[in-house]
Amino acid sequence: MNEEYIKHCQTAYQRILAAKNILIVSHLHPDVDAMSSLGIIIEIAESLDKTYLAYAQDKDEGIFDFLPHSERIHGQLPVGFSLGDYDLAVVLDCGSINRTGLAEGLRQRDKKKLRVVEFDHHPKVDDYADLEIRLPQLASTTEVLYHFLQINEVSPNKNLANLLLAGILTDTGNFLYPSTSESAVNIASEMLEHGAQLPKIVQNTVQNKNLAAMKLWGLAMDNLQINKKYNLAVSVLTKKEMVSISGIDTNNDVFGDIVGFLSNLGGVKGVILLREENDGRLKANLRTADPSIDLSELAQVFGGGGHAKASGFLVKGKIKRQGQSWHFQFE
Ligand SMILES: [Mn+2]
Repeated sequence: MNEEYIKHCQTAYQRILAAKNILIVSHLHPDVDAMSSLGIIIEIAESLDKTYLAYAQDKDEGIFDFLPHSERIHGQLPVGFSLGDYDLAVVLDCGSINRTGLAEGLRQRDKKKLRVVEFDHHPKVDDYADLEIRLPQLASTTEVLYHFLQINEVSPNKNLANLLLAGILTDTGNFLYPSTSESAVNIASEMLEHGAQLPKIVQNTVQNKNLAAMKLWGLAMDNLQINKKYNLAVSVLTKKEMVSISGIDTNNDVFGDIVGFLSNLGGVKGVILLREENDGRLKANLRTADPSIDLSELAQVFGGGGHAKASGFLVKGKIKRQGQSWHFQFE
């Protein structure tokens, strides 16, 4: 962390200390890193006796119960909610402002009344925060928050240790993705010393797949092909095939898990998983483990974005099988 970020982290903490009513926000359909980052700021707000509201649009009920404070996070805005009631918004892990579920209100806010502090590890998309602590080289937003806590001399209690470890583990694919760094591993080890419960996290993340998810994995593996021209592995999930599996929970980042696993295939430069959405669009997840490849450039060609090693895009189109191979029609 350079001087500038150290200062930003100190200022961010000062703003939390000074705030009267804090809105803590993460992205719609939150993942473990988002939920853990919310939990960390809730832990701080609670310890400082602050009034706050924590929100992540369409939070899945039931699957995050193992994370401290998950029950305090609202999946829908409470009746009578008004941004005007808050003097500080802490935005976590959102990437773009649209993923907050509060884009319009945040853009049109009275900047003198409502300040926005943003912590993130996604590349910059929008410029709306008053204070931005963005470190795209880090594996997770929880890792960004680890430095924030350390700089402000908040030592991790058991809750913080569990939250930090959970976010780092899931956003590094349990230390398998290229985002894994020496620092991420060291922080994880430090969190174990502070009482983080590794088996509990693993049981509730890696080992919690349901039957529908397993069948979907099977489909994706069955449909896997190699595009020899670009040396890319490609798999597809058509609407027709997915309808045959009941109980698919698409909110649970099941496709991210699948493409993460498919990227274990050796000898290829990367993997693309394309799936048909209900609205006639195709959604693509791109992954590579090759340090020399930036797949976000390919995603950008199709109007998408993301990280160098994990990116995605959404286009209008269809998947067709022609003989033994897949063809894509983009509109
Ligand atoms: Mn994240």
